[in-house]
Amino acid sequence: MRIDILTIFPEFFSVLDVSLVGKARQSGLIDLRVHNLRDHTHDRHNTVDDTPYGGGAGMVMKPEPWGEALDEIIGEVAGGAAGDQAGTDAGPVLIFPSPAGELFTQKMARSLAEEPNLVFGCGRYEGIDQRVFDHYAATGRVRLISLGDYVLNGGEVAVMAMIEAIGRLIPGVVGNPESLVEESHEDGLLEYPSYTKPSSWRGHDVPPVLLSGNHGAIAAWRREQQLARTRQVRPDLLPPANSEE
Ligand code: 6GU
Repeated sequence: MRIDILTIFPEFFSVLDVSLVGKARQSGLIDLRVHNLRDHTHDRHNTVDDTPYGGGAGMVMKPEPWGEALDEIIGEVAGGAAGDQAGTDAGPVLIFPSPAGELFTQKMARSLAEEPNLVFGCGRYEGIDQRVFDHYAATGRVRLISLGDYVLNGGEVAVMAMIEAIGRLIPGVVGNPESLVEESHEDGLLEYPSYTKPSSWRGHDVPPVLLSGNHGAIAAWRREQQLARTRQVRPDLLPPANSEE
């Protein structure tokens, strides 16, 4: 998978050299390129923002640097003329992290992990001029995606979270694919609690069923734990039939 990131803070992404995503980059499973939006400005001060039409607090990111940078990346990815391929499924998905976007979910991560090309555009200030989204949505796939109901200063940290969630679902990135199956959100529920040796620690014992060797009983206990946990902290995840009892 090729991932392009557009940002005014490229140095944020140096952490993607480490851990699982770092390994996946070294092995060639992920081709990740970070671009500086300011390289696409043409004034002395490398201006990327301006005051909002209609007034109001804060600054809005100007459309021109985004247009020039995105045309270049899209053209490179499609191996064709700038912007031309964005209208087809062959073009990349353009993802803009935004608290005004649709909620990022495991399901979304699974579907994005199957794309050959993702482009992340990190907005700062009060956001990006709306015409950037409209322009690329007219010929391609554009998604505004939010991590949750809180506000970050910019998209960079959100993009890192999304890349970690998506990257680990690319075949080969996580060593043991079975570890992807039994975790929170994969089956719609929170994961069950895990224990390892010693069987007693500071007076806390591992639940005896896990030492029983009875695989049926263990599976049933884990399922109960998943349901109980989900009911307690995330009842919104349960199907309506399960939410009361
Ligand atoms: Cl994706 N971006 C920003 N700036 N703030 C957020 C967010 C994204 N998700 C939650 N808050």
